[in-house]
Amino acid sequence: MNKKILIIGLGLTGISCLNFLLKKNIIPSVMDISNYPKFIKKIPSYVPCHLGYFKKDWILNSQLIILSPGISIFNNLLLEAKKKGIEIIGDIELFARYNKTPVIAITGTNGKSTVTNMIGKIMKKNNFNVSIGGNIGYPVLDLLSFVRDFYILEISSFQLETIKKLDVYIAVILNISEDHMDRYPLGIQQYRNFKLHIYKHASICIYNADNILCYPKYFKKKKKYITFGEFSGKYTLCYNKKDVYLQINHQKILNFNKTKLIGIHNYLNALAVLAVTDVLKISKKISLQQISNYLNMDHILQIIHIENGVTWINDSKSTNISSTKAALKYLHKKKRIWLLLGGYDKNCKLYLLKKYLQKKNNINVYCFGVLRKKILSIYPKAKIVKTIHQGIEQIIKLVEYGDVVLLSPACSSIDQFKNFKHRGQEFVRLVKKFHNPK
Ligand code: UMA
Ligand code: ADP
Repeated sequence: MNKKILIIGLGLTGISCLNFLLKKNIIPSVMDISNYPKFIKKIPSYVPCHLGYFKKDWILNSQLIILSPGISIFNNLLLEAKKKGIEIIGDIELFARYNKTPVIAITGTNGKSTVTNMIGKIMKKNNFNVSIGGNIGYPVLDLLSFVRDFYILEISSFQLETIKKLDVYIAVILNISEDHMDRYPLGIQQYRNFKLHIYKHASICIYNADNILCYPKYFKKKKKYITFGEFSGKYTLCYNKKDVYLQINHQKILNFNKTKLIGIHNYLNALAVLAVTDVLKISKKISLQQISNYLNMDHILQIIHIENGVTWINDSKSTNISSTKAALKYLHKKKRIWLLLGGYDKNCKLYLLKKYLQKKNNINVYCFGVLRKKILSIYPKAKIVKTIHQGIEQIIKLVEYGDVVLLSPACSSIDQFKNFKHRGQEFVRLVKKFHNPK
């Protein structure tokens, strides 16, 4: 690779790209819009580095740009570079050019981390040697140093923007609904088109048959297609009185009510997981055992405190309307819900939540962050607060036995926090502090 390479973005992705190239004795230039990117100390002094703004001549005089997912390919300077014929890729494409290990790739608006993690657990239990990476927080290039039977990758739409040829054994699209509309001004179809890139070089495509947006645009004879869904597909749910079953080809094989999984949305995730592990011919016994005992990761519908009959739940990883809907559906039988909602507005269509907020008269909404006033347009009864701290301060005085306090923000966190983890950790800290002020 004897080219003038420029890495843009010096977060997790940029640093992993830099280290990867340096190990190959390639010295790229690096650039970041921030004057103090998080990993600045990890950049050796001999690497040409520009900070503070995007330097036009560096961009336009490079031969290969490696872009971090947080930066849109529709940035004007990048569009100019593309017009000049400069190649723009991301870390996943770079990974794809060197990778020889079979890949299972998962995307979707929600459920990616859960499904990636579940598949990883089942495969490990079945003695596959696997690593997980990607959007889940572990850059894919860092995986290449491990010899594995499979890599299981969580891939975001941002990462799919810059993929050219990612060979994938199994590709999964879990669901597609409104998200990141600040990044995709042409709307959900633009977002969807990037998601569909995952099928391009996949041998087996697994998709949600209830959600037309997940359907491949073209069905190819060479590929195999497997479907799942609440109502349609090979892997479906079956409702029988109070029980919900996992069905394959209309045959009931597991009663979800007897598992530790919570919420219909997680049952759907489990269908996709089983579709993958069946392709790998993993015994049903192992798959179903792992699915049955799966507990949500931190910051996903996580009970963090119970006191005086009031349950406090941290769902900070809910960063769009659909994930907050899933949380409300799961909790709909609770006496009262105190919902903390808000954060950075990704141009979300809040009205999609209206029906769920109004369904029963048991939801009290407290809206914080940049989004806070927008809530009034769909839910005039909502209380406006500046921060989660203010919200908890007010809510704690009003809760009664049987109530649930739910942080499920439906927004990203970057207006007031470093990321969703930081937001969740702050919520936990504040809830503990308010209950035990000393
Ligand atoms: N930066 C610029 N210009 C910009 C924007 C950012 O220079 O216009 C710089 C920032 O100053 C910062 C760096 O870019 O120094 C950050 O790069 P990044 O935002 O791409 O973040 P990374 O640290 O590389 O993390 C990325 C993913 N982040 C995003 O897609 C925003 C991580 O997903 C992922 O875990 C990581 O790569 C490893 O693959 C996070 C995420 O929020 C969890 N993902 C979104 C989501 O899940 O909704 C898609
Ligand atoms: P992702 O990695 O796609 O962000 P996660 O598994 O981390 O997905 O879950 C993020 C949020 O989405 C959580 O609030 C979780 O409860 C919710 N969620 C998980 N799976 C689904 C699904 N299939 N449909 C809707 N919401 C979901």
